[in-house]
Amino acid sequence: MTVSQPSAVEVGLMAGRAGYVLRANDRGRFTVASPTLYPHMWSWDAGFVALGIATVSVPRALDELRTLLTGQWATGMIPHILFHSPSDYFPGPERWRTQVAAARPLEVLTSGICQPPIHVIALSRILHDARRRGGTDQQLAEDFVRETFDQWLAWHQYLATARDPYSYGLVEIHHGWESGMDDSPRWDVPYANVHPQPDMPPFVRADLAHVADPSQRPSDAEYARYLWLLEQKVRVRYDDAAYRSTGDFVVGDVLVSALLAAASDLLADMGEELGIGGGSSGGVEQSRAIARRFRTGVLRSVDPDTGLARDLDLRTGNWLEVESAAGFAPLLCGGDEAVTRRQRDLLLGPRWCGHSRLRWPVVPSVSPASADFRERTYWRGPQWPVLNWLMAWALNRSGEQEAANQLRLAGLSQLIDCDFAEYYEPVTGETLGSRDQSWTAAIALDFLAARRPAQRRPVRWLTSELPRITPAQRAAHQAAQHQRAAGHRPAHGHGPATRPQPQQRPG
Ligand code: 9WN
Repeated sequence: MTVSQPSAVEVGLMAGRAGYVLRANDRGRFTVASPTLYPHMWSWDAGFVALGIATVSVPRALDELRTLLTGQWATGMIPHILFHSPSDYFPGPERWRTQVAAARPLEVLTSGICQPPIHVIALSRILHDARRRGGTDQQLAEDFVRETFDQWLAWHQYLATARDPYSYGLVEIHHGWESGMDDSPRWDVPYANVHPQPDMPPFVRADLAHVADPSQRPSDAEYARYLWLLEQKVRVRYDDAAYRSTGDFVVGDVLVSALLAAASDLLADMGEELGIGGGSSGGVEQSRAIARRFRTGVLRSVDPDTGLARDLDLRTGNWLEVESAAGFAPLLCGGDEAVTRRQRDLLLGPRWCGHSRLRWPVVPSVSPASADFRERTYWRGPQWPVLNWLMAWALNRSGEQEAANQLRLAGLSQLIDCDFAEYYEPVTGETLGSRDQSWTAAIALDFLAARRPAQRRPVRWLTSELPRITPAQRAAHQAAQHQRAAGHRPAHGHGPATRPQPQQRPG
C-alpha cells in the first residue's frame, strides 16, 4: 500500500488548523463535540478529544477527563452527554428529565444513557506520552490516575454488572445511541421491534438545521424510535433492571464489549505500575476479571464463516449478521492470535480498506461489498476517522506496526483538506455532517504526533483563525491528487498524499 507522506507544509497547516478547531471548541474545562450541531460534551468524543489535546497540553487533556467524571452517576455510569449550558440541541435536558433518577449527579445536567468506554484507553495513552516527556506532565498524569482510578473502575463495573447481569460477556445497550453508531444497520432488526406509542410527547428536530443535506442524518422514523426508547428509560426512572424487563431494545454490543475488555486491561496495567488497586480483591484483579469475561464474550460472537464478531439481540436470542466495522471488535481486545490475524487480513483486504471503490483506504462503517452499504448515510457506510483511529490503535497493539502506520497515513491523507468533518463519503472523499468536529481534529493531532515517535513535537495552539481552504482551492487540490493517482506524480513523491492503485493494496 503506498499512500505518500504529507508534505511538511501540509503537516504544518493540518496541525495548526486542528489545534485551532480544538481551541475554538474549548469552553474552558471541556470541549463541545462540534460548534453548532453538538454544542455539548459527549462521552466518547471526550475520550478522543483528550488524547488529541494531550499532544499539545497534558494538563488540559486531563481536565477534559476530569470534567467528564463530574457527570458520573452514583451507579458508576458515565452519561453520554453533559449539558453545561442551554442550547437548541435536541433532545436536551428537558427531554431526558434525569431528575427522576436518584443516581444522577447533582452538579451538572446529563442525558440518561451511556456511550462506548474509550476513556481509559485515552488515559493510558496520555499517561504513556506524559511519561515520555517526564517532569510536570508525568507527575500530573500519574497523580490523575491515582485520583481517578476508582471512578474508572466504577464505570467499568457498572457496564460489567448492571449491563451484563447474566455474565454473557457482552455489554447490553438500551439505545442505539449507546453504541455511538446510532443508525448503523447493526440495529435495523432490533429497531424493527421498537414501536413508538401515541402517548409519546411530540418533538421537533433541531439537528437538520445544522447540516447541508437532511439525508446525512437519520430519518424522522428513526428519530421517533430513538425518542421512544428515551421515553421508556424515563418511565422506569432510568432503572436498568426495570428497563430490561419492559424496554423494546436490549442488545449485546460487541464493540462496546471489546472496548471494555481492552480498557479494563489497561486500567489494571496502570494500577500495577502505580501500585494502586492491589490485593486479591483489589481494582487490578477486578479489572483483569472484567477484561477476561468480555474478551471471551467477544471471541464467542465471531461468525466462523465471515470472521466478523456479531452483536446479540437479547430480546430474541439471535445473532445480528451485519458487515459493519464493529465486526472487528476482536482486533481491539485480542485474546486469540488466529482470530487477530484473520481480522487483520480481512480489514486490509478487498471487502474493507482495500475495496477498489474507496477514495482512501481507511475503514468504512459498513463494508462497501455489503447490501447494507450506503455511501452518504451516517453510520451506514461513511468513514469515521475515530473508527480508523481505533483500528490503527488495535493493529499497533497487536504488533502490526506496518499495517497500523498505513491506516494512520491514509487517515491523515483523508483529513488533508482540514475540514475536520464529522464523517467522510467513502467513494468520493467528500466531507459530510458537521464541520470542525472536535474528535476529528483530535485524531489528526494524534496521527500527526504518531508519525515519527522520535520526532514528536508539541503543536502550538493558534490564537487566530487560519485561512479556511476555499472550495476552489480544494477542487484544485483534489484535481492534483487525481492527476497524481493517475500516474502523473512529481519526481520526488512529496506533496499531497495520493490514493493507492488497487494492485498496490494488500489483499
Ligand atoms: C447522539 C457527538 C455524537 C457522537 C455519536 C454520533 C452523534 C448524537 C446525535 O454525535 O450522535 O448521541 O445527535 O446524532 O453518532 O457517535 O458521539 O459527536
